[in-house]
Amino acid sequence: VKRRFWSWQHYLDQQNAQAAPPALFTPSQGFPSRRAAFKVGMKLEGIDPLHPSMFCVLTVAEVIGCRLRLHIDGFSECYDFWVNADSADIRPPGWCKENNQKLHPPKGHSETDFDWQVYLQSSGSQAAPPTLFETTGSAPCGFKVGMKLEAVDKKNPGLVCVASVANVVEDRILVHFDNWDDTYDYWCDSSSPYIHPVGWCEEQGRPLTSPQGHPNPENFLWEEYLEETGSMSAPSSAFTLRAPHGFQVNHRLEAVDRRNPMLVRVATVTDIEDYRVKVHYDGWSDQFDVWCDSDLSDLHPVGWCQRTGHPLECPPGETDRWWIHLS
Ligand code: MLY
Repeated sequence: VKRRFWSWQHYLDQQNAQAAPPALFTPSQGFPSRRAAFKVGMKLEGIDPLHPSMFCVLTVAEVIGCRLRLHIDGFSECYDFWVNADSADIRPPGWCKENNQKLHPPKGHSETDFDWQVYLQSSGSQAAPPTLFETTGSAPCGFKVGMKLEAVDKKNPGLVCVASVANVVEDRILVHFDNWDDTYDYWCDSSSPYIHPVGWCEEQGRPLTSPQGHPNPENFLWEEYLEETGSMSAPSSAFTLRAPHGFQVNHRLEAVDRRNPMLVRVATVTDIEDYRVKVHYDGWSDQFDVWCDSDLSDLHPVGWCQRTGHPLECPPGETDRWWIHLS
């Protein structure tokens, strides 16, 4: 029997390739400072990725290294999703109540009098202890709920649209597109390249997409709209555009497989924009390449899987020299 094993160092040497320097990654992409102590069955609160405006009741369904598969209580497993254990999107039971956030109880439970104690008892389950969660420093933020802005619709990235701050939690805001449903919403911080002050499009000579159903979408006027809606624009001082990322084409990294997010794969940056990278999964067809925001929490430095106790999917295929062979 031939025995062989795969190692990043050997692979990088053989391909004369460079790992993306760890300093290019954000803290939530980089090496975590501690092991995840979440256990299967623990309950928590967190943001529903398909409805980012909603905090839901969640159960840890699977733990691999520092990644958790979360189940939305009362809903089909097909809505389960993966997060890093230090994600800002998850909170301990009781967090919503303490922070004046609306918690969406499991399907079938009353919206108004959901009680965690009763629920935990009746389901015979344990609350995830608050110490397991990353504590987020509450940096002051110049945005207030209701303020208006111009924002890129990330699902239709060609569009810059009339938008509102729908929620503020610590240093993040929830961007909502006026008169659209919450499936277009996203959370970002003040340094996001996707948000701009009122008047930005005009200044840039770019079209601004009016709120859905606006009576005169071709002639949208902010002044009128702010007046009609009795709202304020977010002050330009609240916007703190970050510097472009430093990733370069050919940098190697570890990336969650977008189609099968339980897997983390060996990957390569194959194209860059100021705030995005194109990720290629090594050994796979280019047709699976994906553009991602450079700060996506699913991109990690080389060695992340090993450090966090997560399997790494090495490139498929039989290219012998990418493996170390033991006789
Ligand atoms: N073709 C899409 C465009 C939706 C755009 C929504 N944005 C502005 C929030 C549709 O009509 O569904």
